[in-house]
Amino acid sequence: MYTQAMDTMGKEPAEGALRAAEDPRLQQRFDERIDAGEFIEAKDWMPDHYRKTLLRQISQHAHSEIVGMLPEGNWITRAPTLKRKAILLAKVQDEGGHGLYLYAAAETLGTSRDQMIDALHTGKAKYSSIFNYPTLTWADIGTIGWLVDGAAIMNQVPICRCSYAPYARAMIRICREESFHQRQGFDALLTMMTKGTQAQKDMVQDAVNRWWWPSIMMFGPPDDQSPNSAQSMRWGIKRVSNDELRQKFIDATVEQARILGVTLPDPDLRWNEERQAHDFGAIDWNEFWRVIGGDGPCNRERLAARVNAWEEGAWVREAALAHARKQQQRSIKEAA
Ligand code: BYC
Repeated sequence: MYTQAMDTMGKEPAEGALRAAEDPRLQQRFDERIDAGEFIEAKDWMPDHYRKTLLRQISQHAHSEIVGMLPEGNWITRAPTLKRKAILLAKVQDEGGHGLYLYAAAETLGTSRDQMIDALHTGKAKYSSIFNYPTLTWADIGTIGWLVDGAAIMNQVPICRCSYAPYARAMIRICREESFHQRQGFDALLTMMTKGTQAQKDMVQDAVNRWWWPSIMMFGPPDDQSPNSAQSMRWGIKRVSNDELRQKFIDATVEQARILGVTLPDPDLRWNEERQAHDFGAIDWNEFWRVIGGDGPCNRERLAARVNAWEEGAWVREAALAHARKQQQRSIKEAA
């Protein structure tokens, strides 16, 4: 379905592409299509900046899914029951699948998966800030499902209408799976809160205290400090702003916290009748910038785990390529 390994990143654009970029008629036609709400396909003409913005966002999204497997994978061997282990295994495998759909969608923009992975491993590409926090107890796994996947769905449902069709298509399936992820997290916490011991209930509250603020940071910096938002909204890559999504997530989560019987760790969180939304306390943006700058609690550990997995998996990639070559030679012989 998707093109593979088109290594054009960092190379000079072809002469034809340069001519096209300079053609104001193509630019005008592209703007008209965006304004009309049309989807852009991989083979359609697009401005270079649109391509680069998409590549940045989709590849970072793919990296987030793959790095996001690590904090949860850490608990597969320690899940409390066979049922919870099977659910967690399926969830972590889903995240791997999401990463692969997204790398494939990003490859349609002309950059190979190897190049994207190299950008992650050398620290040039980002991944979500949230995965730089540790998973200390089993309650963290439920809390990730409830809050982190909950925030992810809020952010990702509008991307199903992203103007770039391969990304929008990948997001439809991803969102369906994320919805299951959120529900299993809520269910795990509800079980602990309704049937657990006091120590288990305290464990849930402690996990919520630690994950709440990083979860609401996931939506990115405030709109007036978000350098990419205006252009991405203009192009229909982002449909809803960082602050609007954060507000919607907080409003939806307050009621869920009440049902669970946990307290969200924000003394300033209260309903504002006039705004018909919740007011909330100040977010520590210094912490956010520090974490995405590489200095969060687990940044080094996460990156080292990814690089290690890549190096240790070299033989699998070589074996798969050798097998593919053999198959190809066989089919050439058979056709002759
Ligand atoms: N973490 O101008 P802004 C998941 C960066 S996967 C790190 O607002 P933009 C899941 C941003 O990249 C969750 N960096 O940027 C997986 C930019 O830096 P660059 C991932 C962040 O792109 C497994 C700078 O800050 N979801 O949920 O307009 C298990 C300025 O920001 C973050 C996606 O990737 C952050 N939180 O908006 C469970 C969704 N926020 O690139 C769950 C797709 C901002 O200029 N992505 N930055 O150097 C998006 O929707 C948008 O890219 C963002 C940021 C809203 C994240």
